[in-house]
Amino acid sequence: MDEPILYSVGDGVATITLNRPDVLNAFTDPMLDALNDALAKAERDAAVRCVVITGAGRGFCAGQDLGDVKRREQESGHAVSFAEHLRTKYNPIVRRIRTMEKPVIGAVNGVAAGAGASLALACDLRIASDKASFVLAFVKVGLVPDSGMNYFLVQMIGLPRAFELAATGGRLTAEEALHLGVVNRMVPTDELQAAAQAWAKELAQAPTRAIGLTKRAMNRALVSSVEEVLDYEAWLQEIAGRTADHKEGVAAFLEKRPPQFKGQ
Ligand code: T3D
Repeated sequence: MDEPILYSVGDGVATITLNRPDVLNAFTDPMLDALNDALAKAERDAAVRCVVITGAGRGFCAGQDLGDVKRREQESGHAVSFAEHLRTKYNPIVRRIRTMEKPVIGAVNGVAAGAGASLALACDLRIASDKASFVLAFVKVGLVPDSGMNYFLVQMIGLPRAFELAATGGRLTAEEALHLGVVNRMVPTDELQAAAQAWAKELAQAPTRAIGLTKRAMNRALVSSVEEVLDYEAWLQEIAGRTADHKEGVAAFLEKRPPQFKGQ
């Protein structure tokens, strides 16, 4: 049987591919566990300085495999606990992406629906194929947006638009997503993987500690007062200012040469 998650590392970039293309990479439990394991591996590996998440085939991810929910119910003989399923399977993935002190790029190759769209929005950056789309599919199956969607989408596009999409099960095309700032970049489909890798490689040569600390700062800023942000920034700068990459950046500037950052 094919592995539901593929993992490879090269040039400081870990690439995680969701690999159930026949069902647009919809999530089963083993796949969610494997995704969480792959993210943990990338997080722990000091040689990995940027992560790319993408999908095999024409879809990015169609969210929860709806057939799998039914199968689990039949096997266990009782209704599944949605809360427990989210807390044990989906939420750890979103939490890991948000707290990992390395940049995570979503290379959205096709449709991202339900929790698949949440996964894309949880990434730090998104590059989308011009054929990609984001579908708020939850309401179509009588569910509420989950896996952080309410947090990410409201922040990205504001409450009225986010609510309309969620309440109607609407779809954002790649072009609309680009226009609204939901995706950072859009490229033709056949250029997506190369463009994502080039971007990731560039980030993998950057000062990883500073980027990780920036991620921490911005996560915290979203739930803090200006006073708290000012104080936290000062504290984080104390850490960044003592890194080898800071010293290298200053030395390279003064010596008028390109910096060689090591991510330390
Ligand atoms: O359990 C919990 O913890 C709850 C958590 C819930 C989180 C969620 O994600 S809820 C939302 C679940 N996802 C959906 O409701 C999306 C369902 N899929 C669709 O609406 C459409 O497939 C798409 C809009 C994503 C794409 O449409 P289209 O026309 O491009 O493709 P398609 O023909 O519908 O799908 C292609 C195949 O993938 C098809 O299989 P077939 O007919 O070729 O054998 C389809 O059944 C399969 N597929 C797509 N999405 C899912 C799926 N199979 C299982 N689960 C899916 N989510």
